[in-house]
Amino acid sequence: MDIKNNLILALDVMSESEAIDICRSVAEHIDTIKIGYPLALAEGLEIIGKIKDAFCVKVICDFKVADIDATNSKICEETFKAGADAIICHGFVGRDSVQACLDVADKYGKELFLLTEMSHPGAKMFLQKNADAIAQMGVDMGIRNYVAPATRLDRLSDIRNIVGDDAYIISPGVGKQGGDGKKTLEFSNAIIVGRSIYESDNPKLACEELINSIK
Ligand code: OMP
Repeated sequence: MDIKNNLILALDVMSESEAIDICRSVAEHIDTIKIGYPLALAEGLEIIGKIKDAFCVKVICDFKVADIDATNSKICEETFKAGADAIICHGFVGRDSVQACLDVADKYGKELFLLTEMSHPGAKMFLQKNADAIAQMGVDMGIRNYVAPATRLDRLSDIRNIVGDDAYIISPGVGKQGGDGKKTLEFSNAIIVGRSIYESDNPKLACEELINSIK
């Protein structure tokens, strides 16, 4: 994936009108938007197509898919049918569940991002202990794209070492969760930023300041 300014907007707002307003204000700086459960549940999957059509952006659907293989396939089918360019799945559910997502992504010619370790404090309780193995599973499966935390650069570096320099890593946790964008991009290909942009009084300016800070 080629992501403008190495910056993905996490569009976790709760209405179509807010989503459109934010996208309009940052349109010149952002070409990749992450849509997750908050907006998709509030406005339906059609929001994916509406945002893509209105702003000519790529949409990564953050549904953290984490079910048995048969159910994962159905979730991915609906997401790609709705126009998503990529989907994020969890790795802790194991190889068969992830393979189901990969198969549907391949069928549609779209991308799969494998979530390794999460960015929040609670990730240390269970997920961190298995994150290296999850990343290695991704490599063994031929997965090219990963999500890994901006909040723990040592762990981000470990995951980069496992997946290799050719893999594409996107990292959430910059800004509100305490991560530093520039340092994160020493290991990651792009950062994912939500609240620091969409909760700002001036999302365009927030975006510009962020882009200047990561140059
Ligand atoms: P802000 O903390 O508001 O910048 O948003 C971060 C975005 O990244 C949200 O949409 C989170 O759901 C998402 N995210 C994480 O914060 N941590 C993770 O480990 C994984 C994700 C994700 O998969 O995108």
